[in-house]
Formats: sequence, structure tokens, C-alpha cells
Amino acid sequence: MASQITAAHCEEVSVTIDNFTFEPAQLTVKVGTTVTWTNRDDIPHTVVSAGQFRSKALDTDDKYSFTFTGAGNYTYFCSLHPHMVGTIKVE
Ligand SMILES: [Cu+2]
Repeated sequence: MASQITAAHCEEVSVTIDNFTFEPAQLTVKVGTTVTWTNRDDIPHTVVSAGQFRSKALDTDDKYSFTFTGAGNYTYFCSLHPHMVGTIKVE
């Protein structure tokens, strides 16, 4: 690994999708954090934040990652089941 990392921290956080729920549904991370969602359900889900990011349909054990480079509150949902919602606060 010869890449240069200039950010103060390069953190990684996991969110699990299970039983139609994002777990944890609410998360606070630092700018520069990569969040990885993993679908543990046996049906597809997506991770969508309007104007920010959009995963393809994730089958069981598929993953989707997004790196948050700007501070703010990001709400996201599953486009297949819009009642599935989560929030990530980036600070
Ligand atoms: Cu879903």
C-alpha cells in the first residue's frame, strides 16, 4: 500500500441491511469516512440518497460503499421499500 493518505483519518464504517432495516439507522461519522452497506436480507435492497448516491439493487451479501467528503446530514432510503430509511450525519 503505497498510496498517500493526507486526510486526518480514513475510517470505514459498516451498515447492515437486515429484516428491512438499516442497522444502525442513524450514524455519525467524520468527513472522509467510507460507509459500506451489506445486504443480509434474502431479497434485494438499494441504498439511495437523493442527489448524492444511488446503489444498484443489492442481492444477498452484496455490498455498496460511498465515501462522504462533505459535512452534512444525509438521509437515504431503499428505493424498493421507501419506508426503509437511514440517516448519516457527517461532521
Ligand atoms: Cu429494500
